[in-house]
Amino acid sequence: MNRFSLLLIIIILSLSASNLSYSQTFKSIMADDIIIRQKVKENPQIIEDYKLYEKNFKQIIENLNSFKTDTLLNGKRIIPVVVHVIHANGPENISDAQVIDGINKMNIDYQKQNADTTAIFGIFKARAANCAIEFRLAKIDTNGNCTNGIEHIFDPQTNWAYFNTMKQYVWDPTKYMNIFAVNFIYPEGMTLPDGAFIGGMSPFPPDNTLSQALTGGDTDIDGVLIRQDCIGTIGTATNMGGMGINLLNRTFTHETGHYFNLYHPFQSLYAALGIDGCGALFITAGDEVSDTPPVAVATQNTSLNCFTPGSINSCTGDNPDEPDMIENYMDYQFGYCTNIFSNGQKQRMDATLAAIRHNLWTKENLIATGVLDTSIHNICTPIADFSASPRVACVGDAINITDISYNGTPSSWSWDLTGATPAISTVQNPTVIYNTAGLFPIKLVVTNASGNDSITKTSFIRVFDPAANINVPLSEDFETGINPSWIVNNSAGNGWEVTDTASVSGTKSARISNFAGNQNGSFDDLISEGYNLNSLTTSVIPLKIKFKYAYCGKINAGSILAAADTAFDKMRILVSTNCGKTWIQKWAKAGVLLQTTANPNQNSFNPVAADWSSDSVNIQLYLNQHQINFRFKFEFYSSGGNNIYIEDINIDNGTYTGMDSYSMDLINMQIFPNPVSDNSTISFDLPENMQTKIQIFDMIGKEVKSIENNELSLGHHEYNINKNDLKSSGCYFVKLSAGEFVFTRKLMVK
Ligand SMILES: [Ca+2]
Ligand SMILES: [Ca+2]
Ligand SMILES: [Ca+2]
Ligand SMILES: [Zn+2]
Repeated sequence: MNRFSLLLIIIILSLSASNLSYSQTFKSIMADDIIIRQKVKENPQIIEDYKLYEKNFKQIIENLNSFKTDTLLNGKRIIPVVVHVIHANGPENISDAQVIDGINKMNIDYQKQNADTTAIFGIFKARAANCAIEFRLAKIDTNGNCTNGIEHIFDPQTNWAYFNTMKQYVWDPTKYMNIFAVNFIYPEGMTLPDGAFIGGMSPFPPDNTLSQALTGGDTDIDGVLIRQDCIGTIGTATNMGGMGINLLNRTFTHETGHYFNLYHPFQSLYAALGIDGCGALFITAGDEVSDTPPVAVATQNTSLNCFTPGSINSCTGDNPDEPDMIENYMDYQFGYCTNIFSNGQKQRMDATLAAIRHNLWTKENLIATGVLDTSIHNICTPIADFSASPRVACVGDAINITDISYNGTPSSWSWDLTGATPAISTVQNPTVIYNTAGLFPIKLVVTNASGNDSITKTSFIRVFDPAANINVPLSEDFETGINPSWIVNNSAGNGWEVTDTASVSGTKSARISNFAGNQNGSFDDLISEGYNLNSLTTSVIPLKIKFKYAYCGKINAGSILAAADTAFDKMRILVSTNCGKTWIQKWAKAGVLLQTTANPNQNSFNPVAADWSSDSVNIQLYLNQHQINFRFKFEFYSSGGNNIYIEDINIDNGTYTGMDSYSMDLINMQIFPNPVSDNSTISFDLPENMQTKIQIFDMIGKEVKSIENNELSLGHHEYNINKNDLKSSGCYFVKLSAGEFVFTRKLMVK
């Protein structure tokens, strides 16, 4: 296999992503290997440094007996842990229970208490190691204060987390093993296709040459960076990546293996020479561990099933020639297929713990971090925090405010809810309404026996009067800037702004300067004010939002995915009839489909006249409904591509000949989970009332079930598919016919 083997995994995902329109059936990837290969390609000197590092590291292994082991507790080394849950008030704010479950499951794996050791291939059974490591959540923080070892930090960068996230929130990494639980890992400079995701990304110990290549030698970039749904076996972990699978915490076990200086058994720093993990004459590859047989490339099944242990032998040059240890935690099978650290891997952990990570488990440090104290159930002072849903609403809408304070359970709550009814509250999770339009703050004070804490969030709730809207026609040419009644939401970097570098009418348009200075993974919204469609006296049917836009992809000369190196972004148009409380997608384009030019560009995109496209969104339905409170938004999702421009947004009663956009993206058909284990949901959005038919066909095209055949109303629809409705396991096709549009999705039954 060549050096593109892992790249290919991503490229395939990319194709699937564009075929399936942001669908869900993608494998997780661990990008560490890809990035290391790229770093070596950029700087081959790393290989020489690595050899020297490994030579010295093996000296430590040989002399292990001379290292102190005086802080063993019941034969185990105790590691103080802090878990930073970085969230944006979504499900990624996983519960303490899920975090604790993750720590417990790691302890099971690292102490060989896992029941699935029975599945280890015969000759490997005797090599399974009890690594004698126990992880404990810290009880004292870096300032000497009481902690439960779990921080919950609001920061939207959870959606594009990378090493800078670790650096920002790390606690002294010589005293704590830092875990960063994030929603989405987005390595800088990596073109990650829509739908692909990374399970975890953890540097080796900071003195390791390869870590220095990854982090630039920054010792604050130390710890385990991991998706929140790869932690534990409960909560979000039951549906990892929206795939309907539970990786049994083994991504966490794998990533922590890197933290203790373990490599992948298929590692090859010689990928540029076409040498895989088997190595070659005079060239050693693999994981530097003698009792894990060499592996050519990452073991990943194309289905969700496990390979049979002992069934793969990808390298035959090993002596004796043994099958691959595909059940090793450090290979790439799904977590539920893995179950072993070998004795040789444990030796590397021992050496790491004896040397660079020794301070973690010194008695001094165990006392300083409070982890020897198991007798007292500390109740720490709570750290105040809250969220609200919705945060944008109409006058009179119920708003649910949720206490998400952490670190200690509060015994009382004091809410200051300026402008709301009620205006004060002492319940944990109040529900309020606002009777006037405006922007309102919320303050919370939480108290328990240990103390109190408070937090104020200004301009936190936005309330509109649904009756006070602007008459149409609308003609927005951006010549006087962005209408101050419109809302620009920018989660990071550059946002929507008016520019005079390009225009169709006049001299100005709206743009996101995305070529540089925006953030991969961030969202940018441009939200209109409310419109009274009922004010339209004459209309040519159908009524549309018409607009012009210009966009092209970005050619990245030197990014990590050198083989597939063009980055594209995504834009959607959504509408709301409830002040922005909920949104319905009407238009979406991503990738090359969003592009209005012939080709992507390696420069910052600045459109000429021919680069602009016209398009429209059909909103006749809302005119028929006599909506007096109609809003739309342009939502841009950056994947590190190029600039986007919009211009001349019109809602009028003139004729229009642009294309309609009832695309696949608009219908947004999804099946989840897929493969079906017991039940799956098929969901889709109808842009208007449509005659709709849903059928399931088998491989030979025979209909096995008809689920729906009726006129359905505009909006979101969901149907259940039960496994028992289908005859047997295998491959089926779900066909959705909506009006003149037909969509087919593959459905796997396990
Ligand atoms: Ca072999
Ligand atoms: Ca203009
Ligand atoms: Ca932005
Ligand atoms: Zn890895």
